[in-house]
Amino acid sequence: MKSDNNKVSGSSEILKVLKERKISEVFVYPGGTIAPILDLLKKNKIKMFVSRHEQGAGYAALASSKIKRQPQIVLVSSGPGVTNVITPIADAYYDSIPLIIFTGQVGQKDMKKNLKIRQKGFQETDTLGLFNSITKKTFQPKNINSVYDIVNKAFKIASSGRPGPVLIDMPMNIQRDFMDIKNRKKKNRKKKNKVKIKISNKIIYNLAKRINASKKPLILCGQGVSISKSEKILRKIAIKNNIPVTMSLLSLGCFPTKNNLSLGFHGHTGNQAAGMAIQNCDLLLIIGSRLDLRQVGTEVNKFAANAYKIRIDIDNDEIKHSRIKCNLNILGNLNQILIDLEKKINRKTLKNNNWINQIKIYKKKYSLFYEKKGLLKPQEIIEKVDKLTSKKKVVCVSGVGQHQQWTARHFNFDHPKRLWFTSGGHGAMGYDLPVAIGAQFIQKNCLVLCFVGDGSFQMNMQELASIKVYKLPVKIIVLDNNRLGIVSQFQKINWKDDPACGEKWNPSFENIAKNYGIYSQTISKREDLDKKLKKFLNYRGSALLHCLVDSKEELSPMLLAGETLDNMWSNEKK
Ligand SMILES: Cc1ncc(C[n+]2csc(CCOP(=O)(O)OP(=O)(O)O)c2C)c(N)n1
Ligand SMILES: [Mg+2]
Repeated sequence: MKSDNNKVSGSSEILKVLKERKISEVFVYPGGTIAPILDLLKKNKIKMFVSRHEQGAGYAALASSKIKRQPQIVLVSSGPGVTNVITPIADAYYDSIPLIIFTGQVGQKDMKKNLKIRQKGFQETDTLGLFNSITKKTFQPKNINSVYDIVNKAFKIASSGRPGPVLIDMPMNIQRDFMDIKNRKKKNRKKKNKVKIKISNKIIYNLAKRINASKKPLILCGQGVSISKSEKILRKIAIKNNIPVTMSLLSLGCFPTKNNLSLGFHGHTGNQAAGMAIQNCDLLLIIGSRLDLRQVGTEVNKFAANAYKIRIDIDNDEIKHSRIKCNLNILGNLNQILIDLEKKINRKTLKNNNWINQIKIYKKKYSLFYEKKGLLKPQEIIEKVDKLTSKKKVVCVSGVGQHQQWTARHFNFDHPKRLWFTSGGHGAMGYDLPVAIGAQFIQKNCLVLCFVGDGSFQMNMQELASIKVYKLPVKIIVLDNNRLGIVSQFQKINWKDDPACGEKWNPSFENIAKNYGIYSQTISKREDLDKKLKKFLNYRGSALLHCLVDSKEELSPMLLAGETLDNMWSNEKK
């Protein structure tokens, strides 16, 4: 495809925006209806990550977006390419991760439009219809002249307010055809109704006064802390004023989990100590969290019932439809509010108070417990890997299941040195390997660990090929309990049996990895753990450790329906 100085195509308009925004790589799975753009990107030396399944491309982009904290680009073909990429895009939507997805579409002449037929063009599908509910916005340019403006708008929408994915469906003819450059619609620069939320000094003053007067304050962090880049200011507030911190599963690491003030994460599969602190605090400062069901449990009226609850968030709709009624809601930019607040909080005189001692007691009494005897336990593998890598910069990724919760509980996180990536709202198995790959693709020198269950791994195992092709030294730890563990546990608690989830046959993941040219070993004995883990972690290239772990190990404690956070179900014999 040629474009002289006066002629531009839909594809070259996209390229122009990517270059202006200094996008250096894109995440791709090819197909005919996206071929024109791919051709142009290649000729213009935009680096391409090409996966083995559209999920692989979507998830790799998601990882890159989380690290760079700016929108990343996904390109897939029409029809099956579109339907295959739904899961990672939904994941990005529910966990507020900015992405721009370009989907190929049949040419405008081949579109069914309003005809009462299923399909007119080959591999035509209603992409906008499929994605409207799992993106912030979808576009389908009608003319080449709007492409430049639409792509710029997409970047803006993806990264403003609560971030998220935006999709642009590109009809074939719009990608290929040319127009005169003077027809380009200019970027729409009008600032339309941009709501500037100004928090008055009085609100900040009153908020600080409450915090200063509280005897048992607790900070509850959500992912909004990371999205607003507020980790530093949060730490300053908590440490300077001796305020303990509990986190949502997704925000683990926004406060260092090894710090004495950290309670780790709370909720369904979180720490009982965190639950105790929530139920016994007298002031709960909720920062950037939507307080979802998994965090607060079913007993919403009993959640932190003794606390004055203050919530700071950027999303008015989440505040409006909150599961938990708070005493004070502050809508605005988290980072700015925390900066202003920090100047006004002063709890120095209350250092070493009874509350901090109480937190210590909770942490000791409800410390994580498992029996280190009999068959190999997943928790001891995670703890050992944590210890052996404690000095390194790490991105730790998980699948979804028991292994995910054990990793969240037994691994230490600390932004930006020890990052934690996991699937939150969508809870999608298969997130694991391609997210680890994306993280490694853009950070070659970082240690990327992928803790994955036998079930989750088999959702996107084909991406082992991407590891090989791009020479990515990802370290994969398959925690194989021959079981879709977390669902099996749920079934057994409720119905005493675990149809479809128990006693799963698995292949040798060691052999599979070896066939992809990846260094691999299997482990089943405690006495081999130290030696094999050291060898595995020090291996210079990609490596996979197939860990045969005790299939009877259960997640404990857990917050079940009807329980409050200070009374989680437990099978521990202490
Ligand atoms: C794509 C998808 N399908 C089904 C589920 C339901 N589900 C949640 S966890 C899980 C089992 C996960 O098994 P595994 O990866 O082996 O982890 P384990 O719980 O055994 O550690 C299932 C089936 C899901 N979350 N995602
Ligand atoms: Mg399993």
